[in-house]
Amino acid sequence: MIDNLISSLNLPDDLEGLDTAQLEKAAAEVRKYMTRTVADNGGHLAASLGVVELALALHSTYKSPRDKIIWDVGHQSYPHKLLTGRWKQFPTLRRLGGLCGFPKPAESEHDPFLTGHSSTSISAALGLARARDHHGDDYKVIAVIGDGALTGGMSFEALNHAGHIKANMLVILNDNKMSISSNVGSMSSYLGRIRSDPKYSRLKRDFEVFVNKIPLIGKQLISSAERVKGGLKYLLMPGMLFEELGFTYFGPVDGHNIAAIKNILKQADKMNGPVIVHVVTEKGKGYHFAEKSPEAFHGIGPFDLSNGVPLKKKQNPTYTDVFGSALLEMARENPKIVALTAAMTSGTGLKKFSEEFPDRFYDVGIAEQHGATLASALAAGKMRPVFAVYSTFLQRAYDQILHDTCLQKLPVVFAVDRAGIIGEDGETHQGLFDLTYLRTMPHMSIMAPANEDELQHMLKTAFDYEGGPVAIRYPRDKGVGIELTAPQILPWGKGELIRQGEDLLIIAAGSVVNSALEASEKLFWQGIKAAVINARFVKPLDEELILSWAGKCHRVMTIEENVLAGGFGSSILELFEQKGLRVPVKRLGVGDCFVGHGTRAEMLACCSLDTESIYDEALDFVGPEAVKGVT
Ligand SMILES: Cc1ncc(C[n+]2csc(CCOP(=O)(O)OP(=O)(O)O)c2C)c(N)n1
Repeated sequence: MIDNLISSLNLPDDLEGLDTAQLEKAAAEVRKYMTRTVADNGGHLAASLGVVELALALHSTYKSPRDKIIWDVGHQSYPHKLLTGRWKQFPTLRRLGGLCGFPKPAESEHDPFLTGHSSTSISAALGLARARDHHGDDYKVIAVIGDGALTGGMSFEALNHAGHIKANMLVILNDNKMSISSNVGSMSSYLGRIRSDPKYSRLKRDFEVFVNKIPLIGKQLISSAERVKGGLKYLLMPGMLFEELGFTYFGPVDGHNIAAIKNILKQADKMNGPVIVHVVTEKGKGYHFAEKSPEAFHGIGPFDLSNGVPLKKKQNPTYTDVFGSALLEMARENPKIVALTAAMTSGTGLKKFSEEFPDRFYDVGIAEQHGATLASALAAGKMRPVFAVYSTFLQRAYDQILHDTCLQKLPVVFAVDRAGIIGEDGETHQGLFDLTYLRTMPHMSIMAPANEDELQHMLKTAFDYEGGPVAIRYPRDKGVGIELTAPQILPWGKGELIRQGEDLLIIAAGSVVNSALEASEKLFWQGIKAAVINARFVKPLDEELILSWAGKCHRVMTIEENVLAGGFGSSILELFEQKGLRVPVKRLGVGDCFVGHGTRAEMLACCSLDTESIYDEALDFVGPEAVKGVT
C-alpha cells in the first residue's frame, strides 16, 4: 500500500495538498527507497535519512523550482532529489552517467546552486536573494545548513553579511549534533545548550505572553530588556547569538515532526529580513544501524540491508590506513608531532592517533583555512604538525599555505589524501589540482608515493626535513599489496629508475607509476623498450636522473593524476626549457575539464590514465614504425 502514494503524485507540486498523515507516509516511502538504493550503490545515507521530514515539510510549504532550496554540502540531498522528479533515476545514483550524489543545476532545475564543499549555502542563498530583489521578483530562498557545516568560517562571513544588509532569506539550521563524527567547537556547545534546555523555550514563550499582556509598556519592556546585555534576554532567549547577528531566530523544533516544522515555517514566513529556523534531527533516523552508528553510515559503500554490514571483502590496507599507522609509530617516538584534521578524523586515518594522543590532536571543524594557519603557528612554535586533509578541501587553504606556511618556510607536513581521481563523489571532490596549486608556491616540497610502503618512507623523510613545508599526496585507494618495511629516510629530491629502456622515457608521479610499469611491460612485447622513472619528488625534481634518461631515450611521456595545466608534466617541460633540452614530450593527465563520477577505475579509464590507455598513448607517441615485435 505504502509504495503507492509517491508513485501516484506529480512531484513536487502535489505535496502541497497532502495532509500530515500522507506526508508521513511519503516519508516512510522515501526512507525505504533511499536506504535500499544506498545499500546497492553506496553513498551518504545517515545525513539524508535525517532530513526526510524536513525535505517533505519544505517541499510541501514552498514551490520549487520557483522557490530555491540550497542544501549545504549537498550530501543530505537525496530526499530532495527523490521529491523533485528524480525518483525513477535514483538507482543510478553515483554511477557512471547516473545521478550525481550532490545537488547539480545541470542535473535538475530544482538544484539552484551546486554544492559539495561545505559552508557555502548561506552565501549562495544571500546571492540568489539579492539577485531576486534586483530583478524585482518574489520568491523564497532557503539555505539548509548542518551544525557541522556551520563550523566553517564562510558560514559566519555570510551570516554576518546577511544580517547586516537585512536580506530576506531563510536559513534552516539542521542540528543533529554530528559533523561526520561528533561535532566540535564552542558553537556546537552553544547549540547543545539551546537544544537540551527546554526551559529556554518555555521561558521565552511565557516571557513574551507576559509582557505583551502589559498594556502600553509591554513593547517598551521588551526593548529595555534587550538593552540589558548579558541579562534578561540572554537568559530568556534561545538563539540570541543569531539575533545579535541580525537574524530572527525560531526554534528549536523537532525535525521529524512534519506538522511542527510546517507550523514554524509559517511563522517564519511572516517575518521580514533574515530568519533562522533551528531544526533538531537525528542523523541516520529510521534505519536502525545508521541510528546506532551514524558516523559509519555518513558515507558508506554498498552494504547488506539486513544487518548494515559493508559488502566489501577484506582487501589490502588503504593508503589512508598506512598513513595513520605510520604516523602513530612516528608520534610515539617524537613527542613534538601533533596532528590536525578539519572534521575528517576517520577519513584521514587519524582515529587511533586521536585516541592515543588526545592532547596532541586537533579537530578544527570544517575549517581548512584555520587548520593551515594553526599548523603553521604550531610549527613556528617548534612543534612538528601534520595536517591530514583531502586534496579537494585543501584548496580552501591556498592563501594560508602560501602566506602563512611557505612565506615563513615553516616545516608543516601536509598529508594530502584523496589526491587524484576519487570516484563516486564526482566533480566536487576530485583531487586533481593539488600538484598545480602547491607546485607554484616557493619553499613547498611535494612527494607522491608509488605504493603504500613508499608512503611510510615519505612521511619519515618529511618529518626529517626542517627546510620548509612538505606535501605528500596519495590516492583514495587500497595499496598495491606490497610488504611494509621499516620507514626509512629517502634521499632528498631523488627519483628512482625502475625500468631501463631506450625508445621512450616514461616519468610517472605517484599512484600512476604502477600502471606505467604495466604499460611498459606490454610495450616490451611490441618491441618497444620504455624506461620508467618513479619521480617520487614532484618538487624538487630529480633533474640529473630525468635529464640523463630523457637524453638517452629522445622521447618523454609524463603521467600524473592531476590536471595538465601547471602540473607535474608542466614541471618537466619547464625543466627541459631551462636546460635547453629539445625532446618531444607527451603529457598524460586531466585536460581542461571537470571529471564526473563513476568508480575510480572507470574514471581513470575516462581520463586515459589506466594501463591500457597509457599503452595506447605510448604506441601512438612512438609511431607504428617503432613497433618491431619481440623476436
Ligand atoms: C570544505 C569541506 N570540508 C570537508 C567536507 C567533508 N564533509 C562532508 S559532510 C561533512 C560533515 C557535515 O556535517 P553537517 O553539516 O552537520 O551535516 P550532517 O552530515 O551532520 O547532516 C564534512 C566534514 C566538505 N564537504 N567540505
